[in-house]
Amino acid sequence: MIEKLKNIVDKAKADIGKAHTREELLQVQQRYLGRKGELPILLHKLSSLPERERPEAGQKANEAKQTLLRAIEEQHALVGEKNEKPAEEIDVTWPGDEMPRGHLHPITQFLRRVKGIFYSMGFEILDGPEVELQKYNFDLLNIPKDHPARDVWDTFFVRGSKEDLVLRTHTSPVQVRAMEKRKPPVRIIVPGRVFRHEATDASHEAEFYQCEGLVVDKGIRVTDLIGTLKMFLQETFEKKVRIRVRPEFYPFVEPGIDIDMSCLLCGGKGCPACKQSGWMEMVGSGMVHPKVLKNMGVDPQVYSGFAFGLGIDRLMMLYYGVDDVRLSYSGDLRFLEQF
Ligand code: FA5
Repeated sequence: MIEKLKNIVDKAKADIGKAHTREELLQVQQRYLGRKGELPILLHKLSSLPERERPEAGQKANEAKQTLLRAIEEQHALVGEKNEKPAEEIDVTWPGDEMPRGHLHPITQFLRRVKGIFYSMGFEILDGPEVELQKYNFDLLNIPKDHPARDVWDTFFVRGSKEDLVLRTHTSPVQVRAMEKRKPPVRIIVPGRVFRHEATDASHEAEFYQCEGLVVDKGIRVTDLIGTLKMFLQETFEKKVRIRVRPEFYPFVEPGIDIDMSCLLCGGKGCPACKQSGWMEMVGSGMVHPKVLKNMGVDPQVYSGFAFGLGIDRLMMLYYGVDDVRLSYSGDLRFLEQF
């Protein structure tokens, strides 16, 4: 037994000395000390020795194991120093892999364009709350409680709120809010999200963007309104666009005017986005109602004004050639990566 142990140790030491890489060393270790290695197999046979020989053989076996472990450890340090592959050379001047980059949502990109155009026309850019008091969303805009006009805006009411809160149905409440801190002349726009409890289709979403506009000064007329919007549309689309002006009722303006744009998606022939009419309703607008001017603290005898609410999503659709407004909010990367 002791002879056999000596043989194993000699053979193992020779093999350890020949191992030139850590991988080879691991193989040698497995061969001699692994679960089915030569040394454990021999140790297994200890129990078959006569009892008086066992303690010495056991001690020798233990020593043999320690000797081999030490030899492996020493060789490990040696091959580690000599034969480990040198670290790969790095050329720091080599251009790296391009990382996937995010970008702004098409609505955000388009909104920035809109803001830039109005800014260059001398408009101040304001913000307002998305959760709004009914007072601003309706009452001060000449839409009293129980007035049938309230039904036009399918409203999300905030349940349990003491103060009659709603998700604003349009950006118009900011007209009055803005005038609480300003005196005419004013020229403001208010881009922002609005919410309506309505069925969706290619040109209707339940959550969308509007951009409110308000101009109050002496001698403001309907022609100023139409001229401003025409100029804005021309600047936005960088070409003459065909518009159609229709009378429309909004309680906070008199007269009220809707502006449609010739559908650029189908060239006016008719498609699902324009409901086959060749026209898309883009802007609700009008001359600020004298009652609303009074609510703003402005004397309607001295001042007049116009206001408008642009449908940002629909303008964006025509600008980029998107044929369904719902794509914007789908979160679908196949859509978003095109911008
Ligand atoms: C209004 O919301 C009025 N506050 C606009 C206004 C402002 C009138 C100031 C007079 C003075 P209307 O509900 O029509 O109006 O909406 C205005 C624009 O928002 C529409 O012309 C349309 O372009 C867009 N819009 C309306 N509903 C949706 C919808 N569900 N999805 C996407 N865009 C919409």
